[in-house]
Amino acid sequence: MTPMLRALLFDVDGTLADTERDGHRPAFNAAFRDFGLDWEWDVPLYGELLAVTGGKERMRHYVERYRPDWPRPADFDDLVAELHRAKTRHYTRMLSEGGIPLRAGVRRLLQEARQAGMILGIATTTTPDNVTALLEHSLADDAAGWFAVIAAGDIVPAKKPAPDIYLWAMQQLGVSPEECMAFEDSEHGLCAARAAGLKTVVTVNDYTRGHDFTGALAVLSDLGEPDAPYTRLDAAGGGETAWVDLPRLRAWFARD
Ligand code: XBP
Ligand code: MG
Repeated sequence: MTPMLRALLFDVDGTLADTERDGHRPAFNAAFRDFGLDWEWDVPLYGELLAVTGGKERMRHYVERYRPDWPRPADFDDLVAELHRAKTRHYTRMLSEGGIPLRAGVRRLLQEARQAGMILGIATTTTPDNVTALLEHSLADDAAGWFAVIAAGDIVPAKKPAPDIYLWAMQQLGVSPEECMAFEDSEHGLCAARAAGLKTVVTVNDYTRGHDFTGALAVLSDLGEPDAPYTRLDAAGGGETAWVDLPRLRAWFARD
């Protein structure tokens, strides 16, 4: 018998909101300018850099891969940490000044799940301050309290595609993977969730629609709204259009 669906675990960047291109990317660039660096991450380059999750890890990768001749200071690790703190300040300020809208269907599904008494959790590689800023400014003042766990950032050393952040979140919640469903937007995120034993719904975005989503429960354009339905992109879905609500999630959960 299929266990009951008790918990929904959400990735943040790219899943709750399209934060990467117009949020994290300009925040990194602003931090680089603060430190007098001539690094500029344009939209296509940032797409390549997203192959590495985590902002500090991404900056190190950039220097190694794209700026091998840049003279690294002896205290390079400290510089990366300082740059990252500056980037977080820029990013959270940007959110407070106007926010980045939630993706279609996110608010509706979260509200429905809350009303149904479902456990909600966050599992993300981004910094905790970034998560609370997004929830507060784009969802609701008290939205951080909607989630029974916010698993974020360096709380586990191995970031996605490692499963660790999902395993940590489930341990905190006292739930097993058989009772949970994950929501992701990227191949790394799907790998992390699947490796943690989770059935996973993927909503793609411009940076991720070409990724390999083998093993996803469903691959969708977005979660959809009754007046703006999603398009299902995986072969099993046959181009179906609808919106994601709890009955639909329970049906997918029981079938696979
Ligand atoms: C998100 C990330 C993050 C953000 C930046 O991946 O990779 O690194 O781009 O956040 P996912 P920080 O959605 O798979 O969790 O700079 O705070 O690390
Ligand atoms: Mg993501």
